[in-house]
Amino acid sequence: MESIIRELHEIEAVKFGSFKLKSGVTSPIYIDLRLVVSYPSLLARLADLLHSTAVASSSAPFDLVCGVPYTALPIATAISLAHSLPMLMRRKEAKDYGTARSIEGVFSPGQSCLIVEDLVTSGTSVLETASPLRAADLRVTDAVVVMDRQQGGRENLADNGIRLHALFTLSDLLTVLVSQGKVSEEKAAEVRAFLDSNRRVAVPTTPAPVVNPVSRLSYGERATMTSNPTGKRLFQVMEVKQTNLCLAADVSTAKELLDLADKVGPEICILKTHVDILPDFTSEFGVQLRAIAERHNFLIFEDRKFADIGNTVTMQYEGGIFQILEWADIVNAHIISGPGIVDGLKMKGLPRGRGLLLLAEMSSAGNLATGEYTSAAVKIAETHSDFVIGFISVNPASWQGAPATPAFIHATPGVQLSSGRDSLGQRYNTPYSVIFERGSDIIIVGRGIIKATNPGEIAREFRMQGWDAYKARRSNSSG
Ligand code: 5BU
Repeated sequence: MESIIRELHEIEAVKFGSFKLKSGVTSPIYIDLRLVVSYPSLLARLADLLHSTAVASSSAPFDLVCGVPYTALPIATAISLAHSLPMLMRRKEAKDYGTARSIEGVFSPGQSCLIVEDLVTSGTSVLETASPLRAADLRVTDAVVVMDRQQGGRENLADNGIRLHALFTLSDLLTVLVSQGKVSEEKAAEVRAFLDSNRRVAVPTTPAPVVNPVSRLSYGERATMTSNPTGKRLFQVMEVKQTNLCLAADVSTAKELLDLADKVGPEICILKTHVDILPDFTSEFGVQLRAIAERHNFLIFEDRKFADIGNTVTMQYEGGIFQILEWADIVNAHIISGPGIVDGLKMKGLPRGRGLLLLAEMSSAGNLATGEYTSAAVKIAETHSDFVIGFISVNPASWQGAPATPAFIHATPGVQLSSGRDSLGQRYNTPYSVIFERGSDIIIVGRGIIKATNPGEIAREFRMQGWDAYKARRSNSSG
Protein backbone atom coordinates (compact mmCIF):
# COMPACT_ATOMS: atom_id res chain seq x y z
CA MET A 1 0.00 0.00 0.00
CA GLU A 2 2.75 2.42 0.97
CA SER A 3 4.64 2.03 -2.28
CA ILE A 4 1.47 2.44 -4.33
CA ILE A 5 0.60 5.63 -2.45
CA ARG A 6 4.15 6.91 -2.96
CA GLU A 7 3.97 6.21 -6.67
CA LEU A 8 0.58 7.88 -7.02
CA HIS A 9 2.04 10.92 -5.32
CA GLU A 10 5.09 10.83 -7.60
CA ILE A 11 3.00 10.86 -10.76
CA GLU A 12 0.99 13.75 -9.27
CA ALA A 13 -2.23 11.81 -9.07
CA VAL A 14 -2.73 13.25 -5.57
CA LYS A 15 -3.62 16.93 -5.74
CA PHE A 16 -4.28 19.45 -2.99
CA GLY A 17 -6.42 22.56 -3.61
CA SER A 18 -10.15 23.11 -3.94
CA PHE A 19 -12.07 20.59 -6.05
CA LYS A 20 -15.77 20.20 -6.72
CA LEU A 21 -16.67 16.50 -6.61
CA LYS A 22 -19.44 14.75 -8.55
CA SER A 23 -21.45 14.64 -5.31
CA GLY A 24 -21.41 18.47 -5.19
CA VAL A 25 -19.08 18.61 -2.17
CA THR A 26 -15.96 20.83 -2.42
CA SER A 27 -12.88 18.87 -1.36
CA PRO A 28 -9.34 20.05 -0.43
CA ILE A 29 -7.90 16.88 -1.99
CA TYR A 30 -8.37 15.17 -5.32
CA ILE A 31 -7.01 11.89 -6.57
CA ASP A 32 -6.79 11.74 -10.34
CA LEU A 33 -6.38 8.13 -11.35
CA ARG A 34 -6.93 8.93 -15.01
CA LEU A 35 -3.18 9.57 -15.16
CA VAL A 36 -2.48 5.93 -14.47
CA VAL A 37 -2.92 4.98 -18.15
CA SER A 38 0.41 6.72 -18.79
CA TYR A 39 2.24 4.37 -16.40
CA PRO A 40 1.63 0.81 -17.58
CA SER A 41 3.58 -0.94 -14.85
CA LEU A 42 1.70 1.00 -12.15
CA LEU A 43 -1.58 0.19 -13.90
CA ALA A 44 -0.68 -3.50 -13.94
CA ARG A 45 0.22 -3.47 -10.23
CA LEU A 46 -2.95 -1.65 -9.29
CA ALA A 47 -5.00 -4.13 -11.28
CA ASP A 48 -3.27 -7.03 -9.60
CA LEU A 49 -3.79 -5.63 -6.12
CA LEU A 50 -7.43 -4.84 -6.80
CA HIS A 51 -8.05 -8.34 -8.06
CA SER A 52 -6.36 -10.03 -5.12
CA THR A 53 -8.14 -7.75 -2.63
CA ALA A 54 -11.54 -8.56 -4.12
CA VAL A 55 -10.89 -12.29 -4.41
CA ALA A 56 -9.47 -12.55 -0.88
CA SER A 57 -12.53 -10.91 0.67
CA SER A 58 -15.19 -12.68 -1.32
CA SER A 59 -16.62 -16.11 -0.62
CA ALA A 60 -17.18 -17.10 -4.27
CA PRO A 61 -15.19 -16.46 -7.46
CA PHE A 62 -16.35 -13.82 -9.92
CA ASP A 63 -17.44 -14.72 -13.46
CA LEU A 64 -17.07 -11.23 -14.90
CA VAL A 65 -15.56 -7.85 -14.23
CA CYS A 66 -17.01 -4.46 -15.13
CA GLY A 67 -15.33 -1.08 -14.73
CA VAL A 68 -17.28 2.07 -13.89
CA PRO A 69 -16.86 4.38 -16.89
CA TYR A 70 -14.51 6.03 -17.66
CA THR A 71 -11.52 6.08 -15.31
CA ALA A 72 -11.88 2.48 -14.21
CA LEU A 73 -12.26 1.04 -17.73
CA PRO A 74 -8.51 0.55 -18.33
CA ILE A 75 -8.12 -0.80 -14.79
CA ALA A 76 -10.88 -3.36 -15.40
CA THR A 77 -9.28 -4.23 -18.74
CA ALA A 78 -5.95 -4.82 -17.04
CA ILE A 79 -7.62 -7.11 -14.48
CA SER A 80 -9.43 -8.94 -17.25
CA LEU A 81 -6.21 -9.54 -19.21
CA ALA A 82 -4.08 -10.57 -16.25
CA HIS A 83 -6.63 -12.95 -14.75
CA SER A 84 -8.51 -14.16 -17.83
CA LEU A 85 -11.67 -12.77 -16.33
CA PRO A 86 -14.14 -11.78 -19.09
CA MET A 87 -15.12 -8.14 -18.99
CA LEU A 88 -18.35 -6.24 -19.54
CA MET A 89 -18.68 -2.59 -20.42
CA ARG A 90 -21.55 -0.42 -19.33
CA ARG A 91 -22.53 2.41 -21.63
CA LYS A 92 -22.78 5.78 -19.99
CA GLU A 93 -24.97 7.30 -22.70
CA ALA A 94 -28.03 5.78 -24.30
CA LYS A 95 -27.33 4.81 -27.87
CA ASP A 96 -30.01 5.15 -30.50
CA TYR A 97 -28.40 3.14 -33.27
CA GLY A 98 -26.97 -0.36 -33.70
CA THR A 99 -27.89 -2.74 -30.93
CA ALA A 100 -28.86 -0.04 -28.39
CA ARG A 101 -27.48 -2.22 -25.61
CA SER A 102 -26.60 -0.67 -22.27
CA ILE A 103 -24.14 -3.45 -21.48
CA GLU A 104 -21.59 -4.66 -23.99
CA GLY A 105 -20.13 -8.15 -23.74
CA VAL A 106 -21.29 -11.72 -23.38
CA PHE A 107 -22.94 -12.94 -20.19
CA SER A 108 -25.64 -15.24 -18.88
CA PRO A 109 -28.23 -14.47 -16.21
CA GLY A 110 -27.08 -15.43 -12.72
CA GLN A 111 -23.37 -14.84 -13.32
CA SER A 112 -21.56 -12.75 -10.74
CA CYS A 113 -19.89 -9.53 -11.77
CA LEU A 114 -17.23 -7.65 -9.82
CA ILE A 115 -17.42 -3.87 -10.17
CA VAL A 116 -14.14 -1.96 -10.37
CA GLU A 117 -13.92 1.76 -9.63
CA ASP A 118 -11.10 4.24 -9.05
CA LEU A 119 -12.48 5.82 -5.91
CA VAL A 120 -15.69 5.99 -3.98
CA THR A 121 -17.22 9.03 -2.29
CA SER A 122 -20.97 8.47 -1.97
CA GLY A 123 -21.05 5.27 -4.03
CA THR A 124 -23.38 6.79 -6.64
CA SER A 125 -21.22 5.86 -9.64
CA VAL A 126 -20.91 2.27 -8.50
CA LEU A 127 -24.69 2.08 -8.05
CA GLU A 128 -25.24 3.54 -11.53
CA THR A 129 -23.19 0.69 -12.96
CA ALA A 130 -24.73 -1.96 -10.69
CA SER A 131 -28.26 -1.02 -11.72
CA PRO A 132 -28.19 -2.08 -15.43
CA LEU A 133 -26.08 -5.14 -14.55
CA ARG A 134 -28.68 -6.22 -12.02
CA ALA A 135 -31.48 -5.41 -14.44
CA ALA A 136 -29.80 -7.90 -16.78
CA ASP A 137 -30.01 -10.54 -14.01
CA LEU A 138 -26.33 -10.45 -13.11
CA ARG A 139 -25.34 -10.84 -9.46
CA VAL A 140 -23.55 -7.76 -8.15
CA THR A 141 -22.34 -8.19 -4.57
CA ASP A 142 -18.85 -6.69 -4.51
CA ALA A 143 -17.08 -3.57 -5.69
CA VAL A 144 -13.35 -2.99 -5.46
CA VAL A 145 -11.80 0.47 -5.52
CA VAL A 146 -8.37 1.98 -5.24
CA MET A 147 -9.40 4.46 -2.56
CA ASP A 148 -12.33 4.80 -0.20
CA ARG A 149 -12.80 8.49 0.54
CA GLN A 150 -14.65 7.49 3.76
CA GLN A 151 -17.61 9.70 3.01
CA GLY A 152 -20.48 7.26 3.20
CA GLY A 153 -19.79 5.21 0.08
CA ARG A 154 -19.21 2.02 2.06
CA GLU A 155 -22.48 2.43 3.96
CA ASN A 156 -24.51 3.52 0.92
CA LEU A 157 -23.27 0.53 -1.04
CA ALA A 158 -23.93 -1.84 1.88
CA ASP A 159 -27.50 -0.49 1.97
CA ASN A 160 -27.74 -1.64 -1.64
CA GLY A 161 -26.26 -5.09 -1.04
CA ILE A 162 -22.74 -4.31 -2.29
CA ARG A 163 -19.61 -4.93 -0.21
CA LEU A 164 -16.87 -2.39 -0.76
CA HIS A 165 -13.21 -3.40 -0.82
CA ALA A 166 -10.57 -0.67 -1.00
CA LEU A 167 -6.79 -0.77 -1.37
CA PHE A 168 -6.61 2.12 1.05
CA THR A 169 -8.68 4.88 2.61
CA LEU A 170 -8.18 8.63 2.46
CA SER A 171 -6.89 8.48 6.08
CA ASP A 172 -4.34 5.81 5.06
CA LEU A 173 -3.21 8.04 2.23
CA LEU A 174 -2.69 11.00 4.55
CA THR A 175 -0.82 8.93 7.13
CA VAL A 176 1.54 7.52 4.53
CA LEU A 177 2.18 10.85 2.82
CA VAL A 178 2.87 12.59 6.16
CA SER A 179 5.20 9.79 7.29
CA GLN A 180 7.09 9.99 4.02
CA GLY A 181 7.39 13.76 4.40
CA LYS A 182 5.41 14.46 1.24
CA VAL A 183 2.63 16.38 2.96
CA SER A 184 2.75 18.67 5.99
CA GLU A 185 0.91 17.87 9.22
CA GLU A 186 -1.12 21.08 8.72
CA LYS A 187 -2.31 20.05 5.26
CA ALA A 188 -3.22 16.59 6.57
CA ALA A 189 -5.12 18.16 9.47
CA GLU A 190 -7.05 20.35 7.03
CA VAL A 191 -8.07 17.31 4.98
CA ARG A 192 -9.01 15.37 8.12
CA ALA A 193 -11.18 18.28 9.26
CA PHE A 194 -12.89 18.24 5.87
CA LEU A 195 -13.42 14.49 6.24
CA ASP A 196 -14.95 14.90 9.69
CA SER A 197 -17.47 17.42 8.43
CA ASN A 198 -18.38 15.33 5.35
CA ARG A 199 -18.68 11.86 6.77
CA ARG A 200 -21.77 10.87 4.91
CA VAL A 201 -22.32 12.21 1.42
CA ALA A 202 -25.79 11.09 0.41
CA VAL A 203 -26.55 9.30 -2.82
CA PRO A 204 -28.54 11.82 -4.89
CA THR A 205 -32.19 11.00 -4.42
CA THR A 206 -33.76 8.75 -6.98
CA PRO A 207 -37.56 8.47 -6.98
CA ALA A 208 -38.69 6.35 -4.05
CA PRO A 209 -39.76 2.83 -5.01
CA VAL A 210 -43.51 2.61 -5.27
CA VAL A 211 -45.14 0.99 -2.30
CA ASN A 212 -48.83 1.50 -2.77
CA PRO A 213 -51.86 -0.69 -3.32
CA VAL A 214 -51.66 -0.29 -7.11
CA SER A 215 -48.24 -1.86 -7.24
CA ARG A 216 -49.40 -4.92 -5.28
CA LEU A 217 -52.16 -5.73 -7.76
CA SER A 218 -51.50 -7.88 -10.80
CA TYR A 219 -52.45 -6.69 -14.26
CA GLY A 220 -54.98 -9.54 -14.27
CA GLU A 221 -56.63 -8.26 -11.09
CA ARG A 222 -56.78 -4.77 -12.52
CA ALA A 223 -58.54 -6.11 -15.63
CA THR A 224 -61.58 -6.72 -13.45
CA MET A 225 -61.62 -3.13 -12.19
CA THR A 226 -62.14 -1.34 -15.47
CA SER A 227 -65.45 -1.14 -17.26
CA ASN A 228 -63.98 -0.19 -20.65
CA PRO A 229 -63.63 -3.28 -22.88
CA THR A 230 -60.34 -2.12 -24.40
CA GLY A 231 -58.84 -1.32 -20.99
CA LYS A 232 -59.93 -4.75 -19.76
CA ARG A 233 -58.50 -6.49 -22.80
CA LEU A 234 -55.22 -4.65 -22.50
CA PHE A 235 -54.68 -5.79 -18.90
CA GLN A 236 -55.64 -9.34 -19.90
CA VAL A 237 -53.22 -9.40 -22.83
CA MET A 238 -50.43 -8.17 -20.56
CA GLU A 239 -51.17 -10.88 -18.00
CA VAL A 240 -51.45 -13.68 -20.56
CA LYS A 241 -48.47 -12.71 -22.72
CA GLN A 242 -46.38 -11.57 -19.73
CA THR A 243 -45.45 -8.33 -21.37
CA ASN A 244 -45.72 -4.65 -20.51
CA LEU A 245 -43.91 -3.57 -23.65
CA CYS A 246 -45.43 -1.20 -26.21
CA LEU A 247 -43.52 -0.81 -29.46
CA ALA A 248 -43.46 2.73 -30.91
CA ALA A 249 -43.28 1.65 -34.55
CA ASP A 250 -41.90 4.90 -35.94
CA VAL A 251 -40.53 3.44 -39.17
CA SER A 252 -40.66 5.21 -42.50
CA THR A 253 -43.15 3.14 -44.51
CA ALA A 254 -46.33 1.17 -43.93
CA LYS A 255 -44.64 -1.86 -45.44
CA GLU A 256 -41.80 -1.70 -42.93
CA LEU A 257 -44.29 -1.18 -40.13
CA LEU A 258 -46.27 -4.28 -41.03
CA ASP A 259 -43.07 -6.37 -41.30
CA LEU A 260 -41.89 -5.09 -37.94
CA ALA A 261 -45.30 -5.74 -36.34
CA ASP A 262 -45.07 -9.36 -37.39
CA LYS A 263 -41.52 -9.76 -36.07
CA VAL A 264 -41.99 -8.02 -32.74
CA GLY A 265 -45.65 -9.04 -32.28
CA PRO A 266 -44.96 -11.92 -29.86
CA GLU A 267 -43.16 -9.59 -27.42
CA ILE A 268 -45.64 -6.71 -27.11
CA CYS A 269 -49.00 -5.83 -25.59
CA ILE A 270 -49.43 -2.71 -27.74
CA LEU A 271 -48.14 -1.49 -31.07
CA LYS A 272 -48.14 2.28 -31.25
CA THR A 273 -48.38 4.09 -34.59
CA HIS A 274 -47.98 7.58 -35.99
CA VAL A 275 -49.98 6.87 -39.10
CA ASP A 276 -49.38 10.34 -40.57
CA ILE A 277 -45.69 9.56 -41.12
CA LEU A 278 -46.36 6.71 -43.56
CA PRO A 279 -46.04 7.81 -47.24
CA ASP A 280 -47.48 4.53 -48.56
CA PHE A 281 -50.58 4.50 -46.33
CA THR A 282 -53.64 3.04 -48.04
CA SER A 283 -57.07 2.20 -46.71
CA GLU A 284 -55.86 -1.43 -46.54
CA PHE A 285 -53.34 -0.56 -43.82
CA GLY A 286 -55.81 -0.83 -40.95
CA VAL A 287 -57.12 -4.20 -42.06
CA GLN A 288 -53.62 -5.58 -42.52
CA LEU A 289 -52.38 -4.32 -39.17
CA ARG A 290 -55.45 -5.64 -37.37
CA ALA A 291 -54.86 -9.09 -38.87
CA ILE A 292 -51.31 -9.10 -37.48
CA ALA A 293 -52.54 -7.77 -34.14
CA GLU A 294 -55.05 -10.57 -33.93
CA ARG A 295 -52.46 -13.19 -34.83
CA HIS A 296 -50.06 -12.01 -32.11
CA ASN A 297 -52.66 -10.80 -29.62
CA PHE A 298 -51.68 -7.15 -29.17
CA LEU A 299 -53.63 -3.88 -29.26
CA ILE A 300 -53.15 -0.97 -31.65
CA PHE A 301 -52.60 2.52 -30.32
CA GLU A 302 -52.57 5.47 -32.73
CA ASP A 303 -50.54 8.18 -30.97
CA ARG A 304 -52.64 10.92 -32.60
CA LYS A 305 -52.54 13.33 -29.65
CA PHE A 306 -55.86 14.96 -30.44
CA ALA A 307 -55.95 18.50 -29.07
CA ASP A 308 -58.89 20.36 -30.61
CA ILE A 309 -62.44 21.12 -29.45
CA GLY A 310 -64.92 18.26 -29.11
CA ASN A 311 -66.69 18.80 -32.43
CA THR A 312 -63.49 18.88 -34.49
CA VAL A 313 -61.95 15.78 -32.92
CA THR A 314 -65.06 13.70 -33.70
CA MET A 315 -64.33 14.34 -37.40
CA GLN A 316 -60.57 13.84 -37.07
CA TYR A 317 -61.09 10.53 -35.24
CA GLU A 318 -63.55 9.06 -37.68
CA GLY A 319 -62.92 10.75 -41.01
CA GLY A 320 -60.20 11.88 -43.36
CA ILE A 321 -57.81 9.56 -45.10
CA PHE A 322 -56.78 7.66 -42.02
CA GLN A 323 -60.14 6.69 -40.48
CA ILE A 324 -58.41 6.00 -37.19
CA LEU A 325 -61.58 4.88 -35.44
CA GLU A 326 -61.80 1.89 -37.79
CA TRP A 327 -58.55 0.24 -36.80
CA ALA A 328 -57.05 1.78 -33.62
CA ASP A 329 -58.12 0.23 -30.32
CA ILE A 330 -56.61 3.14 -28.42
CA VAL A 331 -55.98 6.82 -29.18
CA ASN A 332 -54.74 9.62 -26.95
CA ALA A 333 -55.60 13.25 -26.36
CA HIS A 334 -54.21 16.39 -24.78
CA ILE A 335 -56.54 18.04 -22.27
CA ILE A 336 -55.45 21.55 -23.23
CA SER A 337 -58.87 22.25 -24.77
CA GLY A 338 -60.79 21.04 -21.68
CA PRO A 339 -63.07 18.04 -21.04
CA GLY A 340 -65.09 18.62 -24.24
CA ILE A 341 -62.40 16.77 -26.18
CA VAL A 342 -63.13 13.62 -24.21
CA ASP A 343 -66.87 14.01 -24.78
CA GLY A 344 -66.25 14.33 -28.52
CA LEU A 345 -63.96 11.32 -28.82
CA LYS A 346 -66.16 9.25 -26.54
CA MET A 347 -69.21 9.89 -28.71
CA LYS A 348 -67.48 8.04 -31.55
CA GLY A 349 -65.21 5.66 -29.66
CA LEU A 350 -67.28 4.25 -26.83
CA PRO A 351 -69.98 2.62 -29.03
CA ARG A 352 -67.11 0.79 -30.76
CA GLY A 353 -65.60 -0.29 -27.43
CA ARG A 354 -62.45 1.80 -27.98
CA GLY A 355 -60.31 3.36 -25.23
CA LEU A 356 -58.62 6.72 -24.65
CA LEU A 357 -55.37 7.64 -22.91
CA LEU A 358 -54.99 11.19 -21.61
CA LEU A 359 -51.65 12.94 -21.78
CA ALA A 360 -51.03 13.66 -18.11
CA GLU A 361 -47.27 14.04 -18.49
CA MET A 362 -44.80 14.00 -21.37
CA SER A 363 -41.27 12.68 -21.66
CA SER A 364 -39.63 15.62 -23.40
CA ALA A 365 -37.50 18.18 -21.60
CA GLY A 366 -39.25 21.42 -20.66
CA ASN A 367 -42.78 20.18 -21.39
CA LEU A 368 -45.65 21.96 -19.66
CA ALA A 369 -47.71 18.95 -18.60
CA THR A 370 -46.86 19.10 -14.89
CA GLY A 371 -48.42 19.83 -11.49
CA GLU A 372 -51.98 21.10 -11.75
CA TYR A 373 -52.19 20.16 -15.42
CA THR A 374 -51.46 16.54 -14.49
CA SER A 375 -54.04 16.64 -11.67
CA ALA A 376 -56.61 18.09 -14.07
CA ALA A 377 -56.03 15.14 -16.41
CA VAL A 378 -56.75 12.73 -13.55
CA LYS A 379 -60.01 14.54 -12.69
CA ILE A 380 -61.19 14.46 -16.31
CA ALA A 381 -60.30 10.76 -16.52
CA GLU A 382 -62.32 10.03 -13.40
CA THR A 383 -65.45 11.66 -14.80
CA HIS A 384 -65.06 9.62 -18.00
CA SER A 385 -63.77 6.33 -16.64
CA ASP A 386 -66.05 4.42 -19.03
CA PHE A 387 -63.95 5.61 -21.96
CA VAL A 388 -60.63 6.83 -20.51
CA ILE A 389 -58.47 3.77 -19.81
CA GLY A 390 -55.46 5.61 -18.40
CA PHE A 391 -52.64 8.03 -19.01
CA ILE A 392 -49.44 8.80 -20.74
CA SER A 393 -47.33 9.36 -17.64
CA VAL A 394 -43.70 9.65 -16.68
CA ASN A 395 -43.70 9.65 -12.90
CA PRO A 396 -47.13 8.53 -11.63
CA ALA A 397 -45.71 7.44 -8.26
CA SER A 398 -45.03 11.07 -7.46
CA TRP A 399 -48.50 12.39 -8.30
CA GLN A 400 -49.72 14.46 -5.42
CA GLY A 401 -53.30 15.20 -4.51
CA ALA A 402 -55.13 13.22 -7.14
CA PRO A 403 -53.50 9.79 -7.52
CA ALA A 404 -55.25 7.71 -10.14
CA THR A 405 -57.12 4.52 -9.25
CA PRO A 406 -55.76 1.04 -10.17
CA ALA A 407 -58.35 0.78 -12.96
CA PHE A 408 -56.31 3.30 -14.95
CA ILE A 409 -53.23 2.15 -16.78
CA HIS A 410 -50.05 4.22 -17.11
CA ALA A 411 -47.95 4.10 -20.26
CA THR A 412 -44.56 5.79 -20.37
CA PRO A 413 -42.55 6.86 -23.42
CA GLY A 414 -38.86 7.77 -23.29
CA VAL A 415 -37.46 4.31 -22.48
CA GLN A 416 -34.10 2.82 -23.41
CA LEU A 417 -31.81 0.27 -21.78
CA SER A 418 -29.85 3.08 -20.18
CA SER A 419 -30.97 6.56 -19.22
CA GLY A 420 -30.03 9.60 -21.31
CA ARG A 421 -31.42 11.95 -23.96
CA ASP A 422 -31.59 12.39 -27.69
CA SER A 423 -30.49 15.60 -29.41
CA LEU A 424 -34.05 16.99 -29.60
CA GLY A 425 -35.13 16.94 -25.98
CA GLN A 426 -36.34 13.37 -25.58
CA ARG A 427 -35.42 12.02 -22.13
CA TYR A 428 -34.87 8.32 -21.46
CA ASN A 429 -35.32 6.19 -18.36
CA THR A 430 -34.67 2.47 -18.01
CA PRO A 431 -37.47 -0.14 -17.88
CA TYR A 432 -36.65 -0.78 -14.21
CA SER A 433 -36.87 2.90 -13.34
CA VAL A 434 -40.14 3.36 -15.24
CA ILE A 435 -41.96 0.35 -13.80
CA PHE A 436 -40.40 -0.14 -10.36
CA GLU A 437 -39.36 3.34 -9.27
CA ARG A 438 -41.81 5.55 -11.13
CA GLY A 439 -44.84 3.29 -10.80
CA SER A 440 -45.85 3.11 -14.44
CA ASP A 441 -47.34 0.01 -16.09
CA ILE A 442 -46.23 0.04 -19.70
CA ILE A 443 -42.88 0.91 -21.29
CA ILE A 444 -43.18 2.56 -24.70
CA VAL A 445 -40.01 1.93 -26.71
CA GLY A 446 -39.27 3.27 -30.19
CA ARG A 447 -35.70 3.78 -31.36
CA GLY A 448 -34.38 1.48 -28.62
CA ILE A 449 -35.92 -1.34 -30.65
CA ILE A 450 -36.40 -0.20 -34.22
CA LYS A 451 -32.81 0.95 -34.74
CA ALA A 452 -31.40 -2.34 -33.48
CA THR A 453 -30.01 -4.84 -35.98
CA ASN A 454 -32.33 -7.47 -34.58
CA PRO A 455 -35.49 -5.73 -33.31
CA GLY A 456 -37.14 -9.01 -32.28
CA GLU A 457 -34.24 -9.93 -30.02
CA ILE A 458 -33.88 -6.51 -28.42
CA ALA A 459 -37.66 -6.32 -27.93
CA ARG A 460 -37.42 -9.57 -25.97
CA GLU A 461 -34.77 -7.99 -23.76
CA PHE A 462 -37.00 -4.95 -23.12
CA ARG A 463 -39.93 -7.26 -22.42
CA MET A 464 -37.92 -9.25 -19.90
CA GLN A 465 -36.60 -6.15 -18.16
CA GLY A 466 -40.06 -4.58 -18.02
CA TRP A 467 -41.62 -7.78 -16.72
CA ASP A 468 -38.91 -8.36 -14.11
CA ALA A 469 -39.39 -4.81 -12.84
CA TYR A 470 -43.15 -5.47 -12.55
CA LYS A 471 -42.53 -8.68 -10.61
CA ALA A 472 -40.01 -6.91 -8.37
CA ARG A 473 -42.51 -4.10 -7.73
CA ARG A 474 -45.23 -6.53 -6.74
CA SER A 475 -43.05 -8.55 -4.39
CA ASN A 476 -41.60 -5.36 -2.92
CA SER A 477 -45.04 -4.03 -2.03
CA SER A 478 -46.51 -7.25 -0.72
CA GLY A 479 -44.16 -7.41 2.29
P1 5BU B 1 -38.38 6.78 -28.89
O1 5BU B 1 -37.76 6.46 -30.19
O2 5BU B 1 -38.35 5.59 -27.91
O3 5BU B 1 -37.85 8.07 -28.29
O4 5BU B 1 -39.93 7.03 -29.26
C1 5BU B 1 -40.88 7.48 -28.35
C2 5BU B 1 -42.25 7.47 -28.97
O5 5BU B 1 -43.20 7.89 -27.99
C3 5BU B 1 -42.41 8.38 -30.16
O6 5BU B 1 -43.34 7.77 -31.01
C4 5BU B 1 -43.02 9.65 -29.57
O7 5BU B 1 -43.84 10.30 -30.50
C5 5BU B 1 -43.85 9.09 -28.44
N1 5BU B 1 -44.00 9.99 -27.28
C6 5BU B 1 -42.93 10.48 -26.57
O8 5BU B 1 -41.78 10.18 -26.85
N2 5BU B 1 -43.13 11.29 -25.50
C7 5BU B 1 -44.36 11.65 -25.10
O9 5BU B 1 -44.51 12.36 -24.10
C8 5BU B 1 -45.46 11.12 -25.86
C9 5BU B 1 -45.24 10.31 -26.93
BR1 5BU B 1 -47.15 11.53 -25.37
